[in-house]
Amino acid sequence: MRRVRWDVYCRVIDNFGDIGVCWRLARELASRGERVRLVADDLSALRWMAPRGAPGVTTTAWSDAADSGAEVVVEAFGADLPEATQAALARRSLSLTWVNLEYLSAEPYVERSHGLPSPRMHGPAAGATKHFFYPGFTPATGGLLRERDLLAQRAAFDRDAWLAARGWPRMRHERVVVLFGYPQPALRPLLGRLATEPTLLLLAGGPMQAAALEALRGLPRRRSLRAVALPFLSQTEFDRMIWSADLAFVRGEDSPVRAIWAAVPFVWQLYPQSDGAHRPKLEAFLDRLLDGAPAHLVGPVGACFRAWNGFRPEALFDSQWPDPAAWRRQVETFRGTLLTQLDLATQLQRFVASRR
Ligand code: TRH
Repeated sequence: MRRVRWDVYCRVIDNFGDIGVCWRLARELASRGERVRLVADDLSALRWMAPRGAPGVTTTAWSDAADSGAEVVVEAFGADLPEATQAALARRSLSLTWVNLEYLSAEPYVERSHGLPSPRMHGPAAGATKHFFYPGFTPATGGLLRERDLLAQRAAFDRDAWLAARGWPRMRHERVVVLFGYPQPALRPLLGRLATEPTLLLLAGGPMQAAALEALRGLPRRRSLRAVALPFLSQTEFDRMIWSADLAFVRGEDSPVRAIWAAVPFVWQLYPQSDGAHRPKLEAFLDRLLDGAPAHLVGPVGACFRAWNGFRPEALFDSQWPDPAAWRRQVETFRGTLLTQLDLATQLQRFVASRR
């Protein structure tokens, strides 16, 4: 059977999640035998994120990308395709599946909107129909990106060997904390709190790394905290960095999902909105993450998430810290519910097959 061709269009807003999610999707679809072309307006991050590329995936700069005639077009995060591309899609709309891959949220609107058609009534794409495709945390959504071999790879992972092989050996009794976030005022107090226990702090690449190194220079009594400034890692190595953690501070769209699949305690810093508009998204996620959690965990984990997202930052430091073992069990339970869902790539493939 001739393999389906997919065009994944990505517009890099800022940070790395747009291209990170699109790369992960393209790589996973190709690993399942699809032919994928990733079209992005800025491919530069792939130099370190995917230095060896992936079989079955080609990448093309946005400016050069005429419509390829691919049977499936995935427009990521409202990328807003070039008008010529939209017109070309409209001309062949009967043989096309056009999907709008949306941002990840646990909010109720996601289940209501997932899968809905969006006919283009005017403009260059008039006559074509896009379909909303929402990732999510329930069976009524498009699910989450999960590589087929992820759990086996995760189970076989030896973190101390991985850390030592990269020159970041973990000392006995040290916990490993990963810090990947957006610079923020709660950083300095958090570091002070982390320094109260023997900690190997892995600072992922990005602006928070420099801010953390600066803050650490001014931190008194940090004898028990060792910080390592990591280079930008390939996405495969980034995933293993999260797997090595006892606690992971993650951000944006892709890394929180990686922390869930890793089943490590994590705190998610949502992409900040100036007017605090990310609060409903935060609370909706906490409702899911902490569903069924023991009462002694709900308060402290919620306080960590809210403080790290700019809501009552002081709570992160004056409230009691979540019990690590209970926190890990809760994330494992949450992961277990999500593993019963079809992963996002499978759901996309089935959606496309249902329309062919
Ligand atoms: O970088 P992010 O903050 O991305 C954000 C979000 O996607 C957000 O929704 C979007 O609106 C904004 O970008 C524009 O965090 P996120 O989503 O975790 O994406 C980071 C990606 O970069 C992820 O795929 C992992 C990858 N990465 C590496 O592969 N190696 C690295 O060393 C680092 C630091 C990141």
